[in-house]
Amino acid sequence: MAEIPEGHPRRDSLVTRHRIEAGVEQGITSKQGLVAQGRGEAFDYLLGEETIPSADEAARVAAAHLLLAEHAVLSVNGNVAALVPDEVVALAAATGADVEVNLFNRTEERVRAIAEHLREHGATDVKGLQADARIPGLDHERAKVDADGIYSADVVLVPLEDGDRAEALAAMGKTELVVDLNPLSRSAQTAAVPIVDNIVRAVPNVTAHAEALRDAPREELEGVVEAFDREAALAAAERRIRGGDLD
Ligand code: PTJ
Repeated sequence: MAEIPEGHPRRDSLVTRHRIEAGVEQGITSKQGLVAQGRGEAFDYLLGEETIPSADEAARVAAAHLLLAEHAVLSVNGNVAALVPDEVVALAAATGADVEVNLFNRTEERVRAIAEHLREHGATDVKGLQADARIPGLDHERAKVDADGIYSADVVLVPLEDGDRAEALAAMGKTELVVDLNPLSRSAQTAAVPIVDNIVRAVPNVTAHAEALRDAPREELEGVVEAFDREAALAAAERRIRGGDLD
């Protein structure tokens, strides 16, 4: 890749794009992941490529859910593995959550490559290789989960999700935390907590909130969760995108 100058106005976006490209070359990210990233970039551009206040609030609520959970799982796909491997490991450490590989375009080779990649970035126990349980009502590869992972979790973080699984997990009664730059996507619309932000900003932000809330009493965490208005968060993101104020 050509060297991107430090002061380039679109440096962050270009570095992110390069990471996705490298993910495809390493067999971690699917080719469709390139397309998904392009779609995400367009929304991010309209958001001003920053964490808007409603997304920051949602990240704090997601942190509270992860800390309150009996068994939380962070679901990792090919885009997430390429973009934020260190950050996912740090979030798991800060909240005690498990990490599980779950793919839309699933091949055993890719699951193994992603698990290995996460281990290289410090993950100790990566789930998703057993695939000994199924999410009811889903007929594609994303239904394959670990019985002691996503299947039995009460809280699941599902970044860059497709709408079908988001709905199926919600139907299983799980609390779903979604990171998606498109506030109108079915997954964002279905989530208990939609974080409309770029994954590269959202995951470290949830970790920072989890660290700040770590010693908070249970009642305070429950208060954070109860005060959240998901409809208002989605509406704020949509307003920002449609408002188009790119100063
Ligand atoms: O690795 P796999 O096989 O599981 O496949 C992963 C992809 C992402 C290819 C698959 O889940 C897919 O096709 O997803 P969709 O239906 O394209 O949805 C992806 C959503 O993520 C879209 O709403 C995008 O706007 C959003 N998105 C893309 N890049 C980012 C993002 N959201 C946050 N941060 C990003 N960097």
